[in-house]
Amino acid sequence: MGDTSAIAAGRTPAPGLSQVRGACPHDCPDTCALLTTVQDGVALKVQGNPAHAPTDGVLCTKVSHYTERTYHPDRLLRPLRRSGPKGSGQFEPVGWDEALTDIASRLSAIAARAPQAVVPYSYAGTMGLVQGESIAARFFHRLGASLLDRTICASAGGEALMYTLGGKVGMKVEFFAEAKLILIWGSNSIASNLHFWRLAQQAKRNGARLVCIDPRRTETAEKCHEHVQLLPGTDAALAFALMHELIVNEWLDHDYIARHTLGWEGLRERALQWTPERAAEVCGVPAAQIRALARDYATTRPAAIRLNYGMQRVRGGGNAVRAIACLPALTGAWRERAGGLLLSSSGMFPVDKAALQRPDLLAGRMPRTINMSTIGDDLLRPSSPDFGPAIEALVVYNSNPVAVAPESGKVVQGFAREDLFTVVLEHFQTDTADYADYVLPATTQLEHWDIHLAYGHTDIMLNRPAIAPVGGARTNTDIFRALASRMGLDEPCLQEDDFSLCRTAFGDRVDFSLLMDQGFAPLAVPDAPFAEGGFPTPSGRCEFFSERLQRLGQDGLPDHVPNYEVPGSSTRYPLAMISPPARNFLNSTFVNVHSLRDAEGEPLLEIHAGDAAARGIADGAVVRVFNDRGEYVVRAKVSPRARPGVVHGLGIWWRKLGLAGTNVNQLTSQRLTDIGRAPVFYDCLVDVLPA
Ligand SMILES: Nc1nc2c(c(=O)[nH]1)N[C@H]1C(S)=C(S)[C@@H](COP(=O)(O)OP(=O)(O)OC[C@H]3O[C@@H](n4cnc5c(=O)[nH]c(N)nc54)[C@H](O)[C@@H]3O)O[C@H]1N2
Ligand SMILES: Nc1nc2c(c(=O)[nH]1)N[C@H]1C(S)=C(S)[C@@H](COP(=O)(O)OP(=O)(O)OC[C@H]3O[C@@H](n4cnc5c(=O)[nH]c(N)nc54)[C@H](O)[C@@H]3O)O[C@H]1N2
Ligand code: SF4
Ligand SMILES: [Mo]
Repeated sequence: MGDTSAIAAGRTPAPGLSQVRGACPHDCPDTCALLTTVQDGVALKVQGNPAHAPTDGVLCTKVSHYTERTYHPDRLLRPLRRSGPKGSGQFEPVGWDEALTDIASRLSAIAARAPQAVVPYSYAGTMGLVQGESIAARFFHRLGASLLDRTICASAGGEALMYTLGGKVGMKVEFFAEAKLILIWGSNSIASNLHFWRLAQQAKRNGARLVCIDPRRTETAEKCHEHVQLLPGTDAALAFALMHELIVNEWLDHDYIARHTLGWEGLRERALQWTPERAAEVCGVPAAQIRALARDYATTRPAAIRLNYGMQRVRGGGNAVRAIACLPALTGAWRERAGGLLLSSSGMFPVDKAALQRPDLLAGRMPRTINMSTIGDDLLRPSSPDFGPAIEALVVYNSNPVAVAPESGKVVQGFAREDLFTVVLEHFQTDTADYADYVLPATTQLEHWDIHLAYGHTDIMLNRPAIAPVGGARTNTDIFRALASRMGLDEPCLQEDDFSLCRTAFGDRVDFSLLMDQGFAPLAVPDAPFAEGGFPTPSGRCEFFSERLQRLGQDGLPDHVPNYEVPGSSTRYPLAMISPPARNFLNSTFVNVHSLRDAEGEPLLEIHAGDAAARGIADGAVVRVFNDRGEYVVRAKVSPRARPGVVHGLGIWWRKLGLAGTNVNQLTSQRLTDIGRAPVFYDCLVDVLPA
């Protein structure tokens, strides 16, 4: 690839050594700027770039170990073809040419008959706009393959925000450092948003009060002044009780409400039904704590809310985000730059999605959409007039669905279909790769060009390749370019190179020479974007009431939507299980990096001492966690992090590393959220017994 010569543009600090500027590819709000030290074509270490303010020269433990991952002895270095039954993990090496030719002919044959029977499956293994949905999207659009609804993480909260504030927009993250009260709501920042936590610490040193709202006593909750340890899926009830207190105590900014919001009367009426006592019952926290929190929120200036996606993985996740997003408009917190709310900043980036993905290649066809969160059910569906053709081919890249998608029992059954043709582009032999017909070795972030937006700051980031591809690895883009040419798809845009795609992503909306020079380019975003209203909604106001939602047949106002599986509602399954991220993994990535896996130890289920004692479970005992969907065998950890009635199945471990070859998603359901069609990973009742 001719592009790599541009590495020479990276500064050279010492003879023989060079430092290459990059960006962290992972699905993490922080999108750090990386500096990779390279000697003789070998990456020696990856560090944080001190010149990039949000990174501040610091990386998390995981990515500090990135070279260990890139040069891992288990790294896939050549294409593999299945040589045993589906899922047996038996493969034989095969040349690129043979693999690509066979894959091209199999996909061509299916696409000629039923293009929608081909389904792409991808998520944010890399957040790169180039190695994500660029050539891949063009390729599948050109084929007329099924579209994929990428809902597995953020679409409940993201769409809720869109209906309320107008998009994934909010406070500039750096101003959290100036807030005097920060609500960390559904986020374990120390584990999953480290650079935000550094800002919160700065605020704390300047006298700010930190409140954590989370069912789990996380490392973050421990370090806050206060922890509201509510039951999973009860956040909207808490938000309404806070509104109740704002109303009855006259803690409202009437001027802001009148000029910059829509639907106040309806919201007011609804909030007045939520006394702190009523919410206390639903949330499982003391009413006095809710009252005190409302007083703090109303009377401290500036007050900021750092929401994260952990709280929207339940049936009412969308409504909960809507209810919480109403709060700063009620108190006028948006008037100050250190007040307001941030869930995601990604909507502020002017990505030219159409130029990257080229939906025009559909040429008038309107393929069906498969929701990635119900891939288990969908792989098992026969052809029908409603569904269309049964899925015959699946091309997986940047994702590990067999481990991360809900209700793995069904997902595995679907992937195990002998008549399904599955191609997996991967770095490692993951649980998903085990079910492939072909596994194709892909490059890591140190080996390719890419360009990134962020969801926890507002800088565009460029990633340069630091080293040549390891072994026979090829970029995702290169693999799709090769498949396109072998399939006779001759549109020139299917051959655009990676460096050119980096330029296409933002077009002239970014100063590309700045990106080439320093590796990042800040967006021009006002300090206090909604101080004078101006929300990007249809009304230009913060929409408590959303006509768009009402037109979809939904309640136009937010409400508390109880879980499908309400904690404490079932005698058969008396425990609510949440499965939040592990600190040393990123979803199912890094589980195979030994230093990080050693830090996590083994798969664990955290359980409260009382719940453990009632079941005769000793600390360290092997237990069965089960419900009607399946069973997960895991070691129990009797832990003060768990409240009574709630257990925590941490991290997304690889199934094959589990004691009985399953992981936590064996128990989660394929039901979807109220808004955004997203999974409800944390809306899950179970029971636990000694194994
Ligand atoms: N180390 C690490 N970092 C990560 C990830 C990882 O796996 N590991 N994952 C990345 C990804 S994909 C994402 S989407 C982001 C954000 O990922 P999130 O899923 O938001 O992860 P966390 O910030 O850890 O926050 C989840 C927190 O929400 C809590 N929670 C669970 N249910 C509820 C609820 O009903 N209400 C409330 N209030 N809280 C609840 C959990 O106990 C947990 O502490 O993080 C990213 N960063
Ligand atoms: N129970 C439970 N389940 C969950 C969650 C939870 O909290 N609890 N969290 C959910 C969330 S928030 C998310 S975002 C999803 C995450 O689900 P996924 O997006 O599937 O994330 P990962 O598990 O990290 O898997 C990404 C895979 O992509 C591969 N990869 C990385 N870069 C590249 C590349 O450049 N090319 C190719 N070809 N491959 C690459 C990695 O090796 C890795 O195996 O999981 C969801 N599942
Ligand atoms: S995972 Fe997050 S904190 Fe770690 S280096 Fe990447 S962006 Fe930074
Ligand atoms: Mo995510």
